[in-house]
Amino acid sequence: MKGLFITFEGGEGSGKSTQISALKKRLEATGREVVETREPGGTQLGESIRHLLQHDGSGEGMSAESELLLFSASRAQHVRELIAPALTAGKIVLCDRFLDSTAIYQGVARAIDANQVKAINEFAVGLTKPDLTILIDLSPEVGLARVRARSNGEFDRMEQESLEFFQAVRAGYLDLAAAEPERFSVLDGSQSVEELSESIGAVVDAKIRSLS
Ligand code: Z5A
Repeated sequence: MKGLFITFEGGEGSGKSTQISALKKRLEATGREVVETREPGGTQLGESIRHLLQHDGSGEGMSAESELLLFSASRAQHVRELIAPALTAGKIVLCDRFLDSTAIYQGVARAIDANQVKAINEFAVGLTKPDLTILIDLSPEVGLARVRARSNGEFDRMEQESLEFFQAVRAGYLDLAAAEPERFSVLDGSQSVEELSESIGAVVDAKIRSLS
């Protein structure tokens, strides 16, 4: 079977990382080779860009346009260095955020023109598009409370945005998923970790069956 590219999207604290780890174990138990990765990041260059975007003092006052290009630069490297080669080798790639994050955070929440964001996204990814996108939908109040409970009181640059920003993110994701129902599967992030893992497992199993 050819590789399979699954992306996870959702707001802060929606449970993406937790669910990616669980899905990786489930898929590996069936003998599949799985690559777990994230954005921004996933390569040495991408992780350096992640640091600039989230923690480096030089990121203070970053313009929305610079932010868009930095996320996209990380992605362009990630696709060429890691994701596309893994898919060519027949592996399953599980990616925590991908181009939909840019469409929503920079396009919707930062209000950059959607056509410009689309063009930059397409330039960054080329032909490498997700086969399946799991959107974990959760109210930002609950997601941010989870993130705050886990933190030691320090928040990265994006985590300091307003509740309205994260509400726009949630609404943007739901609109995007409704516009592309064949690619998106929307799941309720307020379920327990185990319930959500079962739901995701069922969606992924169905996708694999449909391709074999
Ligand atoms: N961003 C962007 O603007 N443009 C882009 O193109 C890209 C990204 C790619 C990356 O943040 C930031 O960059 C993000 C979007 C922006 N910013 N914001 N805001 P990140 O990678 O640092 O963080 P994140 O992607 O938002 O993930 P996260 O905060 O680590 O959350 P998560 O991975 O979705 O959740 P988790 O780590 O699995 O769980 C969070 C906590 O909740 C943890 O303590 C768990 O134990 C707990 N948890 C998980 N599941 C459950 C359930 N089901 N019930 C109860 N508790 C749970």
